[in-house]
Amino acid sequence: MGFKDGFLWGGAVAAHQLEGGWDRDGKGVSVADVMTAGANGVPREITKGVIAGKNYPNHEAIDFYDHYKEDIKLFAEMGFKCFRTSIGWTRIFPNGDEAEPNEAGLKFYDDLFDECHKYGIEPVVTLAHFEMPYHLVEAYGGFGNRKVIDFFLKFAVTCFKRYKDKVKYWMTFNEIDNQSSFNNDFLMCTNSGILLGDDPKENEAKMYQAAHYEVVASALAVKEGHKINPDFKIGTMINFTPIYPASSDPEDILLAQRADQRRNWFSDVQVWGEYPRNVESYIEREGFRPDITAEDRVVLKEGTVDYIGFSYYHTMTVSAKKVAPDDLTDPRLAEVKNPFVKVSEWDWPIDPVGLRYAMNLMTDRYHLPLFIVENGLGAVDKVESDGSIHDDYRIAYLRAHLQEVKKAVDLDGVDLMGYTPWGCIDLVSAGTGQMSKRYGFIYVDKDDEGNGTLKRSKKDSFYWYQKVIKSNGEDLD
Ligand code: P53
Repeated sequence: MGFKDGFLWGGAVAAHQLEGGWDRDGKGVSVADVMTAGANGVPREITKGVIAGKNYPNHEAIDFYDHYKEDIKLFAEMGFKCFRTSIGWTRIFPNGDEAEPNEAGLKFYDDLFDECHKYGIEPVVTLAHFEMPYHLVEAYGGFGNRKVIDFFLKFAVTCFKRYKDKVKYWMTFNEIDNQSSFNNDFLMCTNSGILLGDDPKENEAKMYQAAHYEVVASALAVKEGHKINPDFKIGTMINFTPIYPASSDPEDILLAQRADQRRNWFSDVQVWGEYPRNVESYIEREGFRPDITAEDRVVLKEGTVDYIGFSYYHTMTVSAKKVAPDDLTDPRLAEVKNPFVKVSEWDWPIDPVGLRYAMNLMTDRYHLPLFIVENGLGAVDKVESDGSIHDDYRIAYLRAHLQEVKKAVDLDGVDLMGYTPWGCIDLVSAGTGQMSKRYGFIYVDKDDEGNGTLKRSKKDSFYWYQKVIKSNGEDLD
């Protein structure tokens, strides 16, 4: 009973949200570098290149680039067994289409991974976490262009070869399924480098095409990765969002199923090596006719993933009063409030039971080990006059979720590899670009305007999580 030996306790981040050093040592401009700061309900602006005078929070972030030794030491003090981060694509290929990689960028991650291993911390690495070279968006139209598959593969293979003895756990694309909300500029640009137009149907067609090229790129990477090191474990990474019907009205049930099909097919393809029937039928009927070749279908079968990496933040509830099942395109359009769950300060539903439900759904569907690579609460923290931070709300959130995770493991038999809460050190929010939406066990002194000393300090949750890891998840009090 309980979490298995060698369970990967740790924390998760993404390069662009904490490294800073956006133009250091030959790094190129990524999509994250052209996004301004937003707020709750205020979308981040995606500018045409970097414009002087605008506030781009990812440019400095929390300057992990210069602080990583200090930060990893703190992770080690908490007892981390693993550390999930990503490789900034533009540190390795500044424009994305170069013939040769940038040695200084490769060296940075060598040093970072060495620093982790010094403390027995296993790196867990996402290749593309919202960090596509901006040049690939401008010059090629992102993953709307088949050529970008080759650029991604070159990046993936370069990393696999270079770090083959330092990194064992990989993921190809972060939250590849988030672009099912294809009406969202931020999600489309960060996922696949697509800039949206005004026509929703065209945007939807673009999404299905780009996502197809991404699943092919992912499969090719998995295939090559296993040749480079047969011990590699390469996963999908999805933002798994279980969909609840608003009521027991059969129309709501059917709508929830349909929303699940619209949202969760990306990992179906990555796990099964083929498209689910409902998606094949839908894209055919809608006339999206994406360019899917017979060769692509072979590749998909050859490059299936080894495990399911997923983020879990919340569930989603849908009502047929908003959209009839047969008319549903983007699941978000049918979303209603769930009266049974509370929401965070940023209006995200808080639903620990939904995590157990999610783990069972994925286990039943995929028969693969799961890895919770993100979970957590974005909240405003207050620093007391003595410097302490009493984030009991964050502890309560994580405790409630871990209690459900334990039930999934102990009672339902779910095979779980590890747990890495999101933003283990405060960092720039992806969705809003804010610093004030904090997830960390470690506080970083910086505000939404970019002011602050960048000083790190331990929150109460730091000591709580340290105890959780030490007891291998037995002591959650
Ligand atoms: P933030 C929503 C919107 C943007 C990114 O999100 C998201 C999600 C989750 O559904 O995905 C992940 O920072 C992502 C991280 C991100 C984290 O959720 O908007 O993988 O990069 O920071 C939390 O609060």
